[in-house]
Amino acid sequence: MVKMELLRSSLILAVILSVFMGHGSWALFTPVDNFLIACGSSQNVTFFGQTYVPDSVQSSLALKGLGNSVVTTSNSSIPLPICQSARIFSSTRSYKFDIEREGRHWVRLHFYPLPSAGHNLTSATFTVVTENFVLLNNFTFKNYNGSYLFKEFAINVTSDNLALTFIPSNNSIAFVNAIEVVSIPDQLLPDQAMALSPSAPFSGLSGLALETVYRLNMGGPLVTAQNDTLGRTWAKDEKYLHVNSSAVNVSVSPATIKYTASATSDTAPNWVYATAQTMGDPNVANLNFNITWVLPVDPNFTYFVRVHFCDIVSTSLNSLVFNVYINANIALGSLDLSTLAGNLDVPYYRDFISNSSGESDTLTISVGPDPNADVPNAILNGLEIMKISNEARSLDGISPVETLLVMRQKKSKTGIIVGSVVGASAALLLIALEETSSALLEPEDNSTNHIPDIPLTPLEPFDNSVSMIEGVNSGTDDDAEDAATSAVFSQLVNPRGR
Ligand SMILES: *[C@@H]1O[C@H](CO)[C@@H](O)[C@H](O)[C@H]1NC(C)=O
Ligand SMILES: *[C@@H]1O[C@H](CO)[C@@H](O)[C@H](O)[C@H]1NC(C)=O
Ligand SMILES: *[C@@H]1O[C@H](CO)[C@@H](O)[C@H](O)[C@H]1NC(C)=O
Ligand SMILES: *[C@@H]1O[C@H](CO)[C@@H](O)[C@H](O)[C@H]1NC(C)=O
Ligand SMILES: *[C@@H]1O[C@H](CO)[C@@H](O)[C@H](O)[C@H]1NC(C)=O
Ligand SMILES: *[C@@H]1O[C@H](CO)[C@@H](O)[C@H](O)[C@H]1NC(C)=O
Ligand SMILES: *[C@@H]1O[C@H](CO)[C@@H](O)[C@H](O)[C@H]1NC(C)=O
Ligand SMILES: *[C@@H]1O[C@H](CO)[C@@H](O)[C@H](O)[C@H]1NC(C)=O
Ligand SMILES: *[C@@H]1O[C@H](CO)[C@@H](O)[C@H](O)[C@H]1NC(C)=O
Ligand SMILES: *[C@@H]1O[C@H](CO)[C@@H](O)[C@H](O)[C@H]1NC(C)=O
Ligand SMILES: CC(=O)N[C@H]1CO[C@H](CO)[C@@H](O)[C@@H]1O
Repeated sequence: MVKMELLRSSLILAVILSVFMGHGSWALFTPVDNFLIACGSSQNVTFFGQTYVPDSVQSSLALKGLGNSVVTTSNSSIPLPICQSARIFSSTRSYKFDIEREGRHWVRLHFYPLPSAGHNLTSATFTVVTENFVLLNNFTFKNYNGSYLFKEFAINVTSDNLALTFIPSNNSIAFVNAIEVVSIPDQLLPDQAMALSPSAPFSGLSGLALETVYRLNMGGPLVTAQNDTLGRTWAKDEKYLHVNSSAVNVSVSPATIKYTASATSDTAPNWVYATAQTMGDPNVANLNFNITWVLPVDPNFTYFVRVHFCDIVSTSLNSLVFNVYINANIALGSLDLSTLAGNLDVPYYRDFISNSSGESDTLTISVGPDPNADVPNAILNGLEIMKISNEARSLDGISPVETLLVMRQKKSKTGIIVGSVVGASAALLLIALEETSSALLEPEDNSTNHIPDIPLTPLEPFDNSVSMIEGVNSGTDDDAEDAATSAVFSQLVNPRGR
C-alpha cells in the first residue's frame, strides 16, 4: 500500500513537473506586467496558450470624438487569430498601460490590414510613439512587401505608466490589431557592450530603445513564442547564409543543454543552443573558410548584436577554437568555447555594438577556424540583432516624438479614449496622453483634453462589420512555411521592407 502511494505521488509529481517544464517555462521568470490585448475584439483570443483580452473588456470603455471603430472578421485564414480584429483611429489616440515594475518591457505590435467597409487599412499611413521614442514613422502597407507586420521593441519604462500613441498621417487613419506589453528580466539586456573598430565599450544602452530586427536559431527549427520563456520567436537562419554549402547543421537533444547562472533558459531556449551551423564537412579538402551570414539592415542605425554559442560538437574539452567576425572586424579571436563556458553543452553568449558594414546596408557575421586549433571547425548557435534608437530617440527616421506630435496636432481634432481594461495580470488604462503631452495638445485642442478618470458612457456603436478577406497575400519569400509562420517573419525577413 505504502509503495503504491509512493508510486502514485511520484507519478503525480512527474506529471506536474513535466507540465511545468513542458510549458517551457515561465518557471524562471514571471513577468509582473503582462498585457496581452486583442484590439477591437469582442472576446478573449487564446493563441499559443496565452489569452489576449479585448481592449474594451467589461464595457468600461468610453470613446469620445470621431472615428473610433473596430473591424473584425470571422475568416480564420489570416496570419494569427489575434489579427482577426483591429481598432481604427481617425485621430491621435493613446493606450496607456499602468506599469507595476519599472524596467525593460517588450512592446509587441501586430498589424494586419483587414478589409473594412468604411476604411482602407492597406493605404492607412500612421506613426506610433511612446512618450520618449518613435517606434514607427509614417508606416503604410502600401510601401511594404508583406501582408502582416510584427514589431518587437524593448523599452525601459522608468515611470508607472507607458503610453502608446497612434498618430494617423494627413487625412489617413491608424490601426492596430494586437498589443503586448510584457516585463523583461533586468539582466537580459545590458547597459554596456563592446563596439568594434575601434574597439571600445559602448554604454548607456539602458536609456535607449531597441527593436528586434533578427532573432535566428542557427541550424535549427523555428522556435515559437510558446517555447521561449520570454515569448520570443527564433527564425531559421538558412536564407541569410552567404554560401549555404559552407555550413552544416548539427543538433543534439535539447535536454542535453546545461544552463548556468550566467546563461539561463531566459537567455535563449534550449532549442536554440541544441542546434547550430558548423563548418564540419569532412569531404571538403580546404577547411580554411568562414561561414558568413549577410543580414540586410538600415545603414542609418547602430545595432546591438548578441552571438549565442554552445559546444554541442566536441567530444573533448578545448578542441573547438575559432574566430568570430562582425563585418570585417574580429569580434572574438581564438574563442575556446569549452574553457569560457566551463564545459561542453554549456551555453555562452557575447554582446557587441556594430554599424552596418562600411557604406553598405548589410551587417555580416562570420565564424571561421583558428589556425592554432587542433580541429578546424567553427560554430554559431543563435544570433540576435537589435536596432538601437538614434539621437532623435527614434527607431524609424530622424524626427523626434515632439515633432511628430506637434505636427499632427496642428491638423487633427484630438479625441480622447478613457477606460479601463483588465489585462492578463493587471489593469490597463486606455486614455489619451493626459500628462506628458497635454502641453503639446492643449494649444491646439481646448475642448476634449481633460476628461474624467472614470468612464461613464457605454461603448459607442462600433463598425462591427464582419468582413471576408482574400487570404494571405504573402509578400514574403518562404512559401514552404505555412502562412502563419511566414507572416510572423515578414518583418524579420525584410526589415527594410517599407
Ligand atoms: C501633411 O500636411 C501638411 C500641411 O498640409 C504638409 O505640409 C505635409 O507635407 C503633409 N505630410 C505628408 C506626410 O503628407
Ligand atoms: C532603466 O533605466 C533606469 C534609469 O535610467 C536604470 O536605472 C535601469 O537600470 C534601467 N533598466 C534596465 C533593465 O536597463
Ligand atoms: C539541416 O540541413 C539539412 C540538409 O541541408 C536540411 O534538410 C534540414 O532541414 C536542416 N535542418 C534544420 C533543422 O534546419
Ligand atoms: C541555398 O540557398 C538557396 C537560397 O536560399 C536555396 O535555394 C538552395 O536550395 C540552398 N541550397 C542548399 C544546399 O541548402
Ligand atoms: C574570415 O572573415 C574575416 C573577416 O572578413 C577575414 O579577415 C578572414 O580572413 C576570413 N577567414 C578566412 C579563412 O577566409
Ligand atoms: C538614411 O538617411 C539618409 C539621410 O537622412 C536618407 O536619405 C536615407 O533614405 C536613409 N536610409 C534609409 C534606409 O532609411
Ligand atoms: C556608427 O556610425 C556612427 C556614425 O558614422 C559613428 O558615430 C559610430 O561611432 C559608429 N558606431 C560603431 C559602433 O561603429
Ligand atoms: C478573458 O481572459 C481573462 C484573463 O485571462 C479572464 O480573466 C476572463 O475571465 C476571460 N473572459 C472570458 C469571457 O473568458
Ligand atoms: C477566408 O479566406 C479564404 C482565403 O481567401 C477563402 O478561401 C475563404 O473562403 C474565406 N472564408 C470564408 C468563411 O469566407
Ligand atoms: C518588394 O517586392 C518587389 C517585387 O517583388 C521588389 O521589386 C522590391 O524590391 C521589394 N521591395 C523591398 C523593399 O524589398
Ligand atoms: C521547436 C519547438 O520548440 N517545438 C516545441 C514547442 O512546444 C510545443 C508544445 O509545448 C512542442 O510540441 C514542440 O515540439
